[in-house]
Amino acid sequence: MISKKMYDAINDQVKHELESAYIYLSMVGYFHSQNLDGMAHWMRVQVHEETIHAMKFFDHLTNRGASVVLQNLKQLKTNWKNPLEPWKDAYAHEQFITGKIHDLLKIARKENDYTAEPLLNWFVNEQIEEENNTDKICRQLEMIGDSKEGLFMLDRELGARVFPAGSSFDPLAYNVVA
Ligand code: OFO
Repeated sequence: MISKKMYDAINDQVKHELESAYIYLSMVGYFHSQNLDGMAHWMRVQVHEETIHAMKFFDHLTNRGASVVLQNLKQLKTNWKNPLEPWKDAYAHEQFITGKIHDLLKIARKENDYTAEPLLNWFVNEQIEEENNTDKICRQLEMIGDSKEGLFMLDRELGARVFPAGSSFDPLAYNVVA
């Protein structure tokens, strides 16, 4: 039986992970509007990952006999002044999410919730990658500066990110684009 404190915190985390997907989907739209289709693609894969994260927490509650109560997602930023800004926002958002995961682990330890700990430990490790990915792209963009050629090259590189097999967000898998 999950404690009320642990339930509330994990239920909130479902919202945070869905907000991550929502924020990154907004960036997909922005990058397409800037003809940075590689960056849009990278973020599209990230939307998929965030949905998986939300479902990991969703299923954890469901499997423990609790039911998720979905909450409203916050209003979004839809425009940025240059391609670096959304990546900075993404990095800051990942740092925020890391803090949330650490808070969850603190609650699990306080509540002696040994069932939640393995899931939370998975997320502690996952957040290292999440922060590193976005931080690295920020640093690469800062290195590139005003070089259009550099931006073009990085965009192409980010466009090579691979969707997990069977992703419902992969436009190629569903013939949404040629
Ligand atoms: Fe779910 O890790 Fe990013 O936000």
